[in-house]
Amino acid sequence: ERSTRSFNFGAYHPLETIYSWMDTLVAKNPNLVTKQEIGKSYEGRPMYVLKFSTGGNKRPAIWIDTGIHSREWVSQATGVWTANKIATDYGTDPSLTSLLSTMDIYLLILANPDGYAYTHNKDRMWRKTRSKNPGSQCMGVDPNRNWDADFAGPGASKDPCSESYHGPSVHSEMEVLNVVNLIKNHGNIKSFISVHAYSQLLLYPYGYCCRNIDDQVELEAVGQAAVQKLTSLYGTRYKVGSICNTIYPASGSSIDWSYDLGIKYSYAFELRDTGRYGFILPANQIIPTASETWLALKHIMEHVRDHPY
Ligand code: PAY
Ligand code: ZN
Repeated sequence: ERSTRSFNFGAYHPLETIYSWMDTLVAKNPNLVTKQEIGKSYEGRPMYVLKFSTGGNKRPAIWIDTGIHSREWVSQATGVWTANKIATDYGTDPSLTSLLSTMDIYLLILANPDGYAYTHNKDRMWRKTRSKNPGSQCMGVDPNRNWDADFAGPGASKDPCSESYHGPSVHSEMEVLNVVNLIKNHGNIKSFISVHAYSQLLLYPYGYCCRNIDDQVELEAVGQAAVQKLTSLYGTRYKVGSICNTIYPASGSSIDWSYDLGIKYSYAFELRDTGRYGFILPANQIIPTASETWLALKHIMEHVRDHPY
């Protein structure tokens, strides 16, 4: 059995290793961490969410997903490190401890398990899901164009061979639908944070249009303060802004969907770097990346805790 102490957080691990590490984390922290299966992937892999909770019933909660795009490996690795950080710092970090006295945290580390397995076994640069597209030789749908947020609008492709193929219909991808169902059934998620790589950006809605959201001023200010904390650790520079104004128009993205569902604090991170290594970020940058990102995540979570709505 692998103990969380001997686990190497500074390495990229295959799916099976991450899944068995999650069991170890749960076993070592039975009063804080539980594992919930939210459904299966297209190829039948279970999708597991880690729930950090000190009690209550459907407390207001933070949602964090990593790895919706499989090739963005520092995202999943940051998810693993973050899960361990929450379990380790609960009870010693007063801010996190107070947060968990009133709120829960849900963390989906492998949001695209089939894609992740494929990046390890076949094609390191695979981004999409692994579903079959009838009538096409090309496989997979971009799971960040598949959400019910101006589906098939700007910045998404109708070509199954494209990296940004939106898929045949809204929530056609089981990986997306499983998350939609959990969020809707829960009904008390106050913040939805999706973690990608790379570009060093902290983004908020919208991607489907460049118009300002109603909460633009607040989300911009919280985002700026969050990246200021991130930068304080190693000097890593981030930009803050809407998806549309900062990278490009992108319809059907997860945080546009969550925002339009009423989850005000919807953010997407684009982690390190700015393109030198891109998706192939060296493993010795995992822990520094996760450590600096944690400061930003904590800032957002504290703001959510202190601004109930
Ligand atoms: O994070 O929702 C977001 C912004 C849009 C991302 C997308 O889905 O296209 C941005 C890209 C990503 O992380 O997938 C950026 C990376 C570098 C890419 O693949 O171009
Ligand atoms: Zn991505």
